[in-house]
Formats: sequence, C-alpha cells, structure tokens
Amino acid sequence: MKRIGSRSHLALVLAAVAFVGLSACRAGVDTTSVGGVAEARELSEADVLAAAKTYVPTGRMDEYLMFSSGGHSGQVLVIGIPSMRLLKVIGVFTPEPWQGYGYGAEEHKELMASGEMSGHEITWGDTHHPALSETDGDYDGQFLFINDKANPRIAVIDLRDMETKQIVTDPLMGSNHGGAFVTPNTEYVIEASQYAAPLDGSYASLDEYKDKYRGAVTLFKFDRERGRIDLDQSFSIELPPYWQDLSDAGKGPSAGWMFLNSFNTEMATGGIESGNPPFEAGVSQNDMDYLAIINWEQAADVAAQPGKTVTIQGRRVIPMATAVSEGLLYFVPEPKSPHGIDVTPDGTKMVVSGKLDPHATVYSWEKIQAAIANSQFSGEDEYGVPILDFDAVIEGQLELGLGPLHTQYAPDGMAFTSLFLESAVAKWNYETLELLEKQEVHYNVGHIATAEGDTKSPDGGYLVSLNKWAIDRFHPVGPLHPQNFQLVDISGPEMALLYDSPIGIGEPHYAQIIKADKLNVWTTYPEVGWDPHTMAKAESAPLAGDERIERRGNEVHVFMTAIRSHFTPEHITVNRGDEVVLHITNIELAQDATHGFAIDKHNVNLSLEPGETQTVRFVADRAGVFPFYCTEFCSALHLEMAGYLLVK
Ligand code: K7E
Ligand code: CUA
Repeated sequence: MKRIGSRSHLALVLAAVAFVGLSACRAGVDTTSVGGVAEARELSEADVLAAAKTYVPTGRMDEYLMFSSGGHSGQVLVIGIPSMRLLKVIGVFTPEPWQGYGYGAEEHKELMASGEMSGHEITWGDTHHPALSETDGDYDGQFLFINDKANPRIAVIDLRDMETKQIVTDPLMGSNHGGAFVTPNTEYVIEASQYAAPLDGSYASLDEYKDKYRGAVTLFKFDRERGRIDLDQSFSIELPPYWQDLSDAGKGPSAGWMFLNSFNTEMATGGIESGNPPFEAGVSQNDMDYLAIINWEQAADVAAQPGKTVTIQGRRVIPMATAVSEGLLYFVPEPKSPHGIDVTPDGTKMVVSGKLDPHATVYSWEKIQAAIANSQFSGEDEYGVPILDFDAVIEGQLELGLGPLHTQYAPDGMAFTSLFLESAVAKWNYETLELLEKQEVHYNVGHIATAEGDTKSPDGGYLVSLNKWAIDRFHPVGPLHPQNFQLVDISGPEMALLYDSPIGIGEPHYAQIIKADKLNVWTTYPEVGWDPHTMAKAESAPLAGDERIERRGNEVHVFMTAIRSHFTPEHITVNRGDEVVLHITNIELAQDATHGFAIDKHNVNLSLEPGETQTVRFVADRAGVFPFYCTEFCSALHLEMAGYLLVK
C-alpha cells in the first residue's frame, strides 16, 4: 500500500535525526532541522517516524476516510486517515445547528418526525455501528447506515452530500444492538434486538418473561435506486428472548446467511433489589450461549408467501415456529457471553469472541452447512430451535488474551482482535490459528477498525483502536475524559502505535474505513434549486428573477434567493397570525459559497449550500421587528447580508 513518504525518504529523515542531534546539541535548540526539533521536544526515533507516517501536509489529502459512530451524540464523524483530522460531523438522530439540521427546514422536520417513537419526539441517539453500503462484498462508497441502540432506529446517509436522508423506526424492539450491517449487495440493512421485550409493545410482567418477551431481527429492504429503505418490503423474524449482540452477514460461500450472537440464554430477569442475582451474574451463568445462524435469502422468500407471516405493530414478522419449520434458523453454542461475530473476508469462517472467555472460537462454514444438511444436532432450545453440535462445526480455538471483543481483518489471513480487559489488540492468523503479537492500547478498547476491514478484500495498513478510557493521555478536561482513538500501523511485521486522537464526543462505538477514492462526493449541488431531501431539482425552488412575495389567504409565501452578499427580498412584512412560508435558494454554484439563514427569536437556522433550496414554515405569532441574517461568513459584506421580518 502507498505510504506517506518513501522508505528512502524516511531513512534520510532518521539519518538527519542522528546527525543533527549530535551537531546541534551544544549550540542550543536548532528548530530548523528534524534532529533539533526532535531533541528539543524529546522525541524518539519512533516518535519522528510515527509523525512522518501520519502528517499530511497542507494541500494534500488523506488516503482513507473513517466513518465513526458519534456515540450518544447521535451523529456520525468523518475522519481522515492517517492524519486523524476530523472532517465532518453528520447530523443523524440529533439536531445539528451548523448544518441547520433540525432548525427550521420542513424537509428536516419530516425527517426528524419519521424518527419519532410511540408518538414521542426523540432528539438523541446512541449510535453504535456504521455500515457502508456494499456491492459484491466491497464498500461501494454510496451510502452509510447507522443504528440507534437506545431507540431502535436505522438512518440512511447518502454519501454524495453526506447528509441523512431517512430514519426508520423498529417498533418491535426495546433496543437494538446487532446492527447496522448489510448483506453483500446491500439488499438488506439488518438490525437485531438487544434487551428482549414484548414485540407488540404491550405490558407484560417479568414473571412472564419466557412466554411474552421476545427478541427479533429486522431486515430492512434497501431500494438503492431511491436511496431509501422500503418498509413495505421489509420484515422481521421472531427470536427467543435472549439478548442479541453483534451480528454479521455471510459473504462468498456463506452469502445469503447471517450470524447473530446472543447472550442471556439464561433468560435472567435481574432484580438485585429483591434478592435476585443481578443481571451481570444472572446472564453469565451458562458456559455456552448461542450463535444464531439464519438463512436470510430463504427468509425473504418465506416472508413473501401468503400466510407465513403475522403483522405486529404494522410490521411483517415470521414467527419463530415458522422460522424453525422452514429451516431458516439454527443455533450453535458459543462460549461465554459472546460479543463479536466477524465473518472472515473469504466468507469461510466465523470468528466469535466471548467476553468472559480468553479464546477466539473459529467456526467453519463448510462444517456448519454439513451439520445442517445431516441434522447433526445436539438438541434444541426451549423454543424448539435446533442446536448444531459444537464440536462438529468448529475449526478451532485460539487463546488471545483477556476480554476479547471484536475482530477485524487484513490481507493474508491476518486477524486483529480487541482485548478489552488487557487493553490490547491481538494480531493472529485465522488460517493457521497462531497468535502473532499484541499491541498495548490506552485503554479499554471496544471496537477496532482496519482499512476496508469488513470487506471481502481488506487493505491492511491501518488499524484504529476505539478506546473507552483515556486516563493520563491528555490534559484533564474535567471528570469526563475524552474518548481516545489510537491509530496503529499494521503494515509491517510488528504493530506500531502512531497517533492518539482524542474525541470530545462520546461514546463512539464502531467505525468503518474506506479508501477515499471510492467516494464520489459532490462539492456543490448539481443544479441550482436542488432539494437534498428528494435529491432532485425542486419545482418550487425560487431562481434568480423569480423573487416575490405572494399572499394566499393568510399564508404568505416568500420566494427568496441568496447570493453574495444579499437576500432578495430583504423586507418581509406580514400580519400577526399569518403563516409564513419561506422558499429560499442559494443560487450560487461556487464551491464553499454556503449561506446561512437565521431569524431572530424563531429558532430557525438553515445552511444553504451552493445550489440548495429549503423551505421554512412558521406562524408569525408575535408582533415585532425580527432581523434575519446570513450565519456563514461568506464574503467581505457578509454582515450586510441581512433583512427584516416585520410582523404588524
Ligand atoms: Cu462491542 Cu455496542 Cu459494538 Cu461497543 S459494542 S464495544
Ligand atoms: Cu452569506 Cu454570509
């Protein structure tokens, strides 16, 4: 892979470190040489090398982009690699004022409303797992999906303008965790429930847990043409009330199948205050939990057949008994309190880590298929789901260390697994089952991400460790510490820590890293009058020369344009009680010529990017004089880009 600077260049730099380090040390600090700076700043050779590997000079661009969950911020972070520079914060489940996301535009109101759950507005999300769209098992750079664990939802982000286009809810679930992940051609975006609850949303006592509580997995049909999830074509599968954890789709020979961890097969219901074992003990009693193996391709056929599904809360659900009788659902034991399940790039193996088991367990797809074909079961669970014989389907186990969680891949059989309890990343070979080395990280690593690490052809080169704790790494900023993303060089025979990148937004869970040249990002909208919600030119968009104010009964429609450095019109006079509808187009197509639009005391702020049109609708419920102005420093006369809303 291409690195910043050639090896010979680095050799020169290091030689300079050694040489100048000697020659300049007595003459005070020499800040004109690498060696002088290294000495003055007490940098080792390894530090200088790490700096040379990560520094991206002004005007140059990063080789990769990382799309990271923004954790509780309900947003998505876009970060360049290897520089670790933050390039964008995409508003997803949470209003974002700079982008005017959720601050007045009708288009965003609709989007936010589509994310309401049980009639309640929810303005945050616990974003967990971003998933890039795939074509033939490789990231295609078109779309990004992300789940909200707290309020089971999935959002669709179009990577042409990196804006959120759709939020869909999953009313069946009480929370989700196994998602978002996509099938190899993004036929479906999938999420699985975590904490079980009644699927119909009704009340049921915890005494009725086994009867009334359920898990589920939902397959949201993705319409790539429209760039939207199609709820009519989506369906769910009912699961036992275990707690599903992380999940993955098969690829290559295992394409058409998906794999879902589940823990709490004990079906513990907690209640420490009543003398019951607390959840942490209750859900960790069994030595084995179950990996669910589901034939999603066949499930889609079954879901399309009349009479094979039931409707719960308006959603199509394949009942558990049907899933079993149709041969869609199998379990296989997995050790102990499983967390990650990661299908190898070639799709032949499934790697599972148990939080409380020091091993990675590697399953063979060939053996799983044979066991299914030969009904090689060791029994069935309480709900009649057949359990494949553990010994018949595993390829092997490898002791990695304490608290293994998630595995990512690189070429040549290389696998990297995060070790939460050890605060380390283990590098191993999933073909030979050899542990190769470990790299310390600071501290409590959750997910890791390698370049193109979830595809059929991972790149290697870089690994980012998403650490939960950051004690002693940074200046204290209060008791809430930053999260620490650490960049690790995995291109050589030994891993090397390159860079600490504190993130003041928490708690990012997972990230995916895509080669930057796979993206086709617009730098302006394609046409003046573009509606990013429909991704088409809007009929109603005012263009230059169309500006006017039209009264329609008590509705006042204002057709406004924005260009450096004025809005047209600048005066809007209405009567108190009128409904004001502003249609505003930024009629510029120059890159970065974004105009904002804010109205005093109305909680309105738009970001009108070049070519973009937006609509704002509000009732002028207060008489008075309300300045409006452009909130982007767009030009020398930006302060003059203003006007008055006069409410009589
Ligand atoms: Cu391991 Cu919620 Cu993906 Cu976090 S999950 S670490
Ligand atoms: Cu337009 Cu400032």
